[in-house]
Amino acid sequence: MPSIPARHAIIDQAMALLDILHYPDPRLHKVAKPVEVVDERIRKLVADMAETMYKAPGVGLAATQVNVHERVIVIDTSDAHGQLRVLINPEIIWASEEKKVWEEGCLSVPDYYDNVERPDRIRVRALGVDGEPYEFDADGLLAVCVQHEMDHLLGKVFVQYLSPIKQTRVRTKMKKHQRETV
Ligand code: GNR
Ligand code: NI
Repeated sequence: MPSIPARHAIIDQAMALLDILHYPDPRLHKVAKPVEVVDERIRKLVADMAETMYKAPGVGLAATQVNVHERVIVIDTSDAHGQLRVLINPEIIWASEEKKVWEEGCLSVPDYYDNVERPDRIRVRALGVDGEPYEFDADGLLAVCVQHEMDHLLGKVFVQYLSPIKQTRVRTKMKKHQRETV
C-alpha cells in the first residue's frame, strides 16, 4: 500500500523521510566524496532526498544535509513540483562575471534569511539519476540553488558568507531554537 503517490518516474520504491541536520552541527562541514557508481543505493538515496525536500518544503537538498557525505543534490525550483533535477558529481563549468545578490534560506538554518552575492548565471555539468552526464544553463533561483547546494557538498553553509558578528548571532539563535524544540 503506497503511502505517497510517486511524483516522478524514478520514485517507484518505498520512500523514507530523512532527518535534516541543523547548523551549527559539525557534520554540515564535512566534504562529500564523488559518487563512483550510480547504483540502486544512490537511486534510493535520491528518492528519499526528493521526498524529504518536497515535504520540508524546500527547492533543493544536498546529501550533506541528511548526513550522507557523497556528491548528490536534488533540486526542484518549479511551481508544481514537476521538475525534479538530480545532480550527481556536479561541476560548474562556467560562471558569469556578473554577480547578483539573492536573499537565501536553508533547511539546515530554519527561519533565517539573508543576502548572499554569487555569479548571476552558470553552466553546470552533472550525472543524472541514470548515471549519464548532462549539462544545463541556469540563472535566477536555479543558479542560486545549484551554487548553494554545491557549497553544502564542500561543507559550506550560506551563513559562512555573512559577517562574523552575524554568524555568531545565527549560531546563538539556532542553539536557542534547538533547546526549545528538543
Ligand atoms: O529551500 C530552499 N530555498 C532557498 C532559497 C533561496 C536560496 C537557496 C535556497 S536552498 C533552500 C533549501 C536548502 O537548504 N538547500 O540546501
Ligand atoms: Ni541549504
